[in-house]
Amino acid sequence: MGTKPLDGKKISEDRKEYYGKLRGHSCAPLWENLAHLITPEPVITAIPYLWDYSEIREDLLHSAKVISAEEAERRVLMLENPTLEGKARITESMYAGLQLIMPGEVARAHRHSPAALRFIVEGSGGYTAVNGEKTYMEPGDFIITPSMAWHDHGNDGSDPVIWMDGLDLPLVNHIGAMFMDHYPDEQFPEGQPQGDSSVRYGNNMRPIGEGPDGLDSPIFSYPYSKSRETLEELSKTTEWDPYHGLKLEYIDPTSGGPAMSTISTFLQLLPKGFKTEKYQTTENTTYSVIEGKGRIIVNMGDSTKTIEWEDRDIFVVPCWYPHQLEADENATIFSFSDKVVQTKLGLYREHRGNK
Ligand code: GTQ
Repeated sequence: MGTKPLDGKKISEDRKEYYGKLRGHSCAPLWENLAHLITPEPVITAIPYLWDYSEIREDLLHSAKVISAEEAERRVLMLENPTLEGKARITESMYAGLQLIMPGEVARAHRHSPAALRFIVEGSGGYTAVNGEKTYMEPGDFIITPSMAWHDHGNDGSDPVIWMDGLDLPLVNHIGAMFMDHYPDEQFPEGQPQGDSSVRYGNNMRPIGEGPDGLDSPIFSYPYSKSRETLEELSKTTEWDPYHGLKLEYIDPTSGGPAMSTISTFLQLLPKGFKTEKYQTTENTTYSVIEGKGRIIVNMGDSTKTIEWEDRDIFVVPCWYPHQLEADENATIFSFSDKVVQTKLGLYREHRGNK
């Protein structure tokens, strides 16, 4: 960085010598770096990419032959953006993985400062316990485990259970505020009964004396049966948004804000034959397809990349790539992004349509 020539010009010997001296004092000349440090528009390393579920499902199931959930603690295949190999990132700001729990297995209790979400892809009988409150998970269900909440997972069913993990790990890592504890026992002691938090906070009421804290939703399970029905009903009376179809955000019912303080989460419906208009956002978005098939067309500068998706595939659109979604069949797609973080920091931007 420090000795890159300014505007391609050669650096004179006396400047070179001066820069060398600066390095020795842990300083560097801004004027040699400004143009690539602060760019007119985002310069993004991550690329739009798709993980074909039918392909990685085999790899994931194979992992059960290689290691037990007990030994692994979390038996997860990390989904790494091809340009961010070894960095545990699906985009610059977010982590994603696919986790497998075999029948009878338990992934032991721990807690950590990164917040996590689960989006169930396959199998019944899997559960997550958050601070001891158990919730069973079905495909399409969305579960949150807030920062520093104790959580363990298990599978009481008879088939493998697979879900996508989404974590704000790269953000937390970048800041440095990383903490983790292991619970002394395999599972956190049973706490509130199943469904307690949904009853307590999910019926447009809340216990007196409790206000919103603006952090994570106290409801940690958002069942697909409810959210899918909501989309279906709304689609009868709501005009399609040209850029998103019908897109709803999961919220914290006590505050009306996003369900998680660092990860925005959405469920969207695209009717058969729908094509969204060109859209550009600073959000880094990871999509998990629940139903349907179609494609995403991404503008890569000089060229266009078309990525075909179908149910259970996972794909990403990093910051600032103009893109359009197209559905060949009615499609429902879950997605998560860093929008809430960017909005809080005043950095969020979007651009609709052509320039
Ligand atoms: O299930 O707690 O994919 O702690 C990565 C880190 C899952 C989890 C991941 C984790 C978990």
